[in-house]
Amino acid sequence: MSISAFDALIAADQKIENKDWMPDGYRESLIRQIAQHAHSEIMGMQPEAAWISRAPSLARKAVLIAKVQDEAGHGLYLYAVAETLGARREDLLDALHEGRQKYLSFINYPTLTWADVGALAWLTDGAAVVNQVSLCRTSYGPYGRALVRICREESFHHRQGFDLLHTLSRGTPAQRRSLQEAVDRWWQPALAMFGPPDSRSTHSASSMAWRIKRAGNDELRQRFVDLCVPQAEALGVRLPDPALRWNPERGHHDFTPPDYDELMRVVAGHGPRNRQRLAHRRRAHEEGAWVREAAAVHAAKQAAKQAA
Ligand code: FAQ
Repeated sequence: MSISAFDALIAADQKIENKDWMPDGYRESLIRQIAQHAHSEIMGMQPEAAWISRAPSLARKAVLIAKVQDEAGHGLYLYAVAETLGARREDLLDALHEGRQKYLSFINYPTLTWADVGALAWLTDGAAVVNQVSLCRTSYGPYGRALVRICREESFHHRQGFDLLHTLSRGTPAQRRSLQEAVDRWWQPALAMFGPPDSRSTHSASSMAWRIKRAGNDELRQRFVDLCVPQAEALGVRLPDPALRWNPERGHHDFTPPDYDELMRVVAGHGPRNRQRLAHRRRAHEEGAWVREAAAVHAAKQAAKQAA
């Protein structure tokens, strides 16, 4: 395959597969985004895992354990997708641990109360679904196929967050207050998940041309806000934005964009939990070294058996 064959496939909205020829920039951009995505999944286990031992019922605990396990599974699919492009998983993890590759900023905020567990899932999983449903149509086949399954699981995560908050919304005044406070804390980090505005986005133009991304950051953020408004009404919760209102001319809600200076500060390592999150991840990686070694020895034994 050649550059013209690659361009023809992209123009015809066909999938690029791992054995196909692809421009270096396309491969690098995919590895960058997929690594960031995989890192976000495994780092995203932390804010909720902290609440597994404090879940208020057996049912809530079982759901939360399932959700956190799903995030680990999503990370594994995505690292495997990056490997189809020639990346080595250990290099990607080193880059995460050394701060050379990113993960989404919302993970660096704390889950202060049980209501935060619900708000985190309702808002950030809701944002993740909007983003990832669009990415299912990405031009790179293995990434899009992995995302189909991931999206089904993320939808369950989103629904369980909404259900948790719905229970609080029918609870005591203190529970309703904690629901509102948690939504106040998570609204901005969820909006920032879609990245900088298109006008300040470094990669959007090339990623859209290559159909790695199928919608711009602003379009997806708007879609998310429009979906959240009726859900917030159903919960009886106020979204913390005085500028939020329906604009009949645009057919969308007007809203205040997230604070990008804050996004950049948190991405640069200065959020409330960056240090703890990375330290915890490095420790988990070191403590898991024996599992990786055992798996490598087992794989070598199997390969030797097959060769014999
Ligand atoms: N945080 O030029 P753009 C989940 C970076 S988690 C940190 O617009 P692009 C599990 C960006 O990487 C959700 N960094 O970049 C869960 C780039 O940096 P670079 C999983 C951010 O790639 C849920 C630079 O800024 N989903 O589901 C952020 O075209 C709930 C310039 O930005 C994904 O990870 C940010 N918010 O568009 C667990 C989404 N925004 O690489 C627990 C996959 C931007 O130049 C609870 N990724 N940056 O150093 C994407 O869709 C895209 O990469 C975007 C950014 C939309 C994030």
